[in-house]
Amino acid sequence: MSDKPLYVTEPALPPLEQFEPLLREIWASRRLTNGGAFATRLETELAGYLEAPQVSVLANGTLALMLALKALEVEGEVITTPYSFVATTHALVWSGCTPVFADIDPVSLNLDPAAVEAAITPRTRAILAVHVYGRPCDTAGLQAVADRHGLRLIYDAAHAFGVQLDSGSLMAAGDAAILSFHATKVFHTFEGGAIVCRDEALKARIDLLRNFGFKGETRVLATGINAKMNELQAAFGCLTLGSIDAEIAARAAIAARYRAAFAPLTGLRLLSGLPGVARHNHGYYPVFIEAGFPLDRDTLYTRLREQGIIARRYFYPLISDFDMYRDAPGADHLPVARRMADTVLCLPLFGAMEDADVARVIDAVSAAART
Ligand code: T4K
Repeated sequence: MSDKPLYVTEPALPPLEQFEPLLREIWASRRLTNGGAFATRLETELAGYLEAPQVSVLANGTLALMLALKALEVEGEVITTPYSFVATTHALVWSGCTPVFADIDPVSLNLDPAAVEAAITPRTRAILAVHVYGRPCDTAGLQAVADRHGLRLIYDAAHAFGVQLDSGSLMAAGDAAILSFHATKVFHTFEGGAIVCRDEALKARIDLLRNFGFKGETRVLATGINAKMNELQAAFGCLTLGSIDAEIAARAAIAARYRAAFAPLTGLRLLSGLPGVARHNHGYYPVFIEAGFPLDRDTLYTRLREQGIIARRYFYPLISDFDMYRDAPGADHLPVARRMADTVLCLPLFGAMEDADVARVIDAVSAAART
C-alpha cells in the first residue's frame, strides 16, 4: 500500500497555463492591489454565484470577521460557538468583544438557539454563529432570538461557500456572513475572504474599513485596516469560480462512496443531511467514533497517520478549552460540543482525490473497524 501522505484536503489548482493569461493582464495593467479590476470583477461574479447582493472581497476570512464586527459596531458580549476554528473567537477578542460560549445542537452541530437565549445578559450585543462543515445553522431560530433581544446576527460562513437552501442562498441570513477563501477551502484564492450582506451602506462601510478608512485621497473617516484582496488572489478566484461546480460535484461523488462504505460500520456515526438544504458543498467529511467502534477516536487517528492518511480532528480541542478561553463565560458547560470534539475525525476529501486514494481511506477505516 502507498504511504504517500494523503492530506485531509488539497487545494484545487487549475492547469498553470490557464492562469498565465490573467497574470499577463495584471502585468500589463500594473495594478497589483487597492481595488484593481480583478477584485472588482470577482465581487460581481461572486454576487451572481452566491445570489448575494453585496460582496466585499478581502485578504482573508479572519479579517473579514473583524471587519464585519467593526462595520456593524458590535461591542460587549457576543454569544458564539466553541465548536469551530479558533479564528472565530479570536476575531471577537481582537475586536474588543467578550466571547460568551453557548452549546451546539447535536444534529446541526451549530449554535442551539435555546442555549443562545439562555446565555443572553444585559451586556449581550450580538450572536456570531458558524455554519460548521457548511451545515446551515437554524437561521430562523437564531434570527428569532436576535430579533427578540435586539441583537446583531453575524454568520461565520467560512465553510459554507456554495451551500444552497431550498429557500435560496444561505448567504442571505443574518446581518452579514463572512467567507474564507483559504487554500483549504472548497473555493479558494490561496488566502482570501469576503463579507456578504444585503445592505449597500454596510458594504460601503466595509470597503472604507478595508482600505485604512480612506475616503478619497485626503480624508480618513474611520480607524480602518489593510484587509484588501490583491490582484493575484482575485484573478485566481475569477479563474477557479468557473470550475467550482465541478469541484463540488467531484467531492459529492467521493462523499457518496464513503457513505456507502461506512454506513454499515458499527460505532462510526455519519452525519445525516439537514432538511431544507438543496445543495451541500462537501467541504469536509466528518465521522464520529462512538462506543461500539473497536478503537477510540485518537487511536484511529494515529493508526491512519501510520498509514500516511492525515485525517484531522476538526474541531478538537474546543475553542473554549484553549487556555486563553477556559474562563470565558459559558466555557464550563458545553456537553454536546464536548462530545462532538472528543469523537470527531475529518477524513480526506477533495476534488482531485484519485479513486485509489478513496479506496485507501475506505480500506484503512474498514480494517480498523474489524480490529
Ligand atoms: N472561521 C472558520 C470557521 C474557519 O474554519 C476559518 C479557517 C476561519 C474562520 C478563518 O479563515 P482564514 O483567515 O483562514 O481565511 C486550516 C486553515 O488554515 C484555516 O483557514 C481553516 N479555517 C482551518 C479549518 O483549517 P490548519 O492549521 O488545519 O491548516 P493546515 O496548514 O494544517 O492545512 C490542512 C491540510 O491541508 C494540510 O495537512 C495539507 C493541506 N494543505 C494545506 C495548505 C495550506 C495543502 O495541501 N496545501 C496548502 O496550501 O488550518
